[in-house]
Amino acid sequence: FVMDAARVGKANRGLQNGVQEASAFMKLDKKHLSQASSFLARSKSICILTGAGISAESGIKTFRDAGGLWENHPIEKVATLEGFVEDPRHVWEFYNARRKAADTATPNAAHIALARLELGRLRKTKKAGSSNGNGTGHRKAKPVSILTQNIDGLHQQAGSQNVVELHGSIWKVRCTGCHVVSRDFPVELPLLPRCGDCGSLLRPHVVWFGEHLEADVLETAEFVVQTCDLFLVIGTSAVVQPAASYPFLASRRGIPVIEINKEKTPVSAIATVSLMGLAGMILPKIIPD
Ligand code: BV8
Ligand code: ZN
Repeated sequence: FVMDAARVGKANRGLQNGVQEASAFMKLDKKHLSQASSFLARSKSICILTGAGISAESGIKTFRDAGGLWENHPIEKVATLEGFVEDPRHVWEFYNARRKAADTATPNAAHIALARLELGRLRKTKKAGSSNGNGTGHRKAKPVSILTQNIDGLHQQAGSQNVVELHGSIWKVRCTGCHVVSRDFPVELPLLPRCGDCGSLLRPHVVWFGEHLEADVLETAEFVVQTCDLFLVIGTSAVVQPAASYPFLASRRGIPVIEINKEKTPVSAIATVSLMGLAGMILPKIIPD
């Protein structure tokens, strides 16, 4: 009876401050955390697919969570070519606001842990190979490859070197006339920015719905998916194609898939290990200093 009373008291205190509840959850999850750690330790070539959830703890809005970007901005208006042609000023307002948010954001513990993972591997590998800044232009398996759907540049800011930006970059613009890609503009662009060479309207260098991913980016991503021996999926709702298909393709090859997300996603059904929680809390636990 004494034991029971103690347990009830403890449970009540736990409910009151929430802290014990969280630690009880981590204890329950310890088995999964150590499974994930040992998969990481054994892997020689890791493919990491990230989505907006990994930047959430840096204060960047996600798309499909409550209060997310798509809630007040219909996709067809701000993330399709048709929307841009109809009202480029509105689309630039949307991207300028996101440029401002990304400019003041800093990498969080999750980005930093992934950068540390890569650095640790590169130190061990004598020949690290070179990168042209978008993870493309090479077809040699790397110890760590990040395929990100994010356009915020936070992985690179954290120090990750082998990053493939599947959906482009918020820091780049492309001319709708001569197609030249450029960067290094002020954070807030004029609402109808023009190309210095040909005078045509500039657009964000991002991939909108109905547009193809860049051929070189797609090829590199597919190569990584086909050659990795471990797949990590972090902070993505896994609904946007082709990115969403990658963990399934890896799984079909018999590759272990580790998912980190605060909620279940379509990937959870095929995940070898499913770690439910915040990326910034979980990644430092499985990628030690
Ligand atoms: C293409 C622009 C060929 C950049 C974006 C096959 C089947 C069905 C449909 C299609 C198909 N193939 C193509 C399509 C059409 C379409 C598509 O996929 N539609 C789906 C939605 C039905 N795909 C395309 O059009 C793609 N192009 O395939 O080309 C083609 C061309 C023409 C015709 C046929 C084929 C191009 C897609 C590019 C879309 N561009 N945006 C920008 O402005 O950012 S999409 C947008 O979604 C963003 O780019 C974003 O990166 C992407 C994915 O979203 P997530 O990152 O996953 O974010 P989300 O909010 O959804 O989820 C956040 C997650 O994080 C949640 O799960 C949450 O629980 C979790 N989370 C939150 N906080 C945390 C956390 N987890 C852990 N810790 C936390 N702290
Ligand atoms: Zn031009």
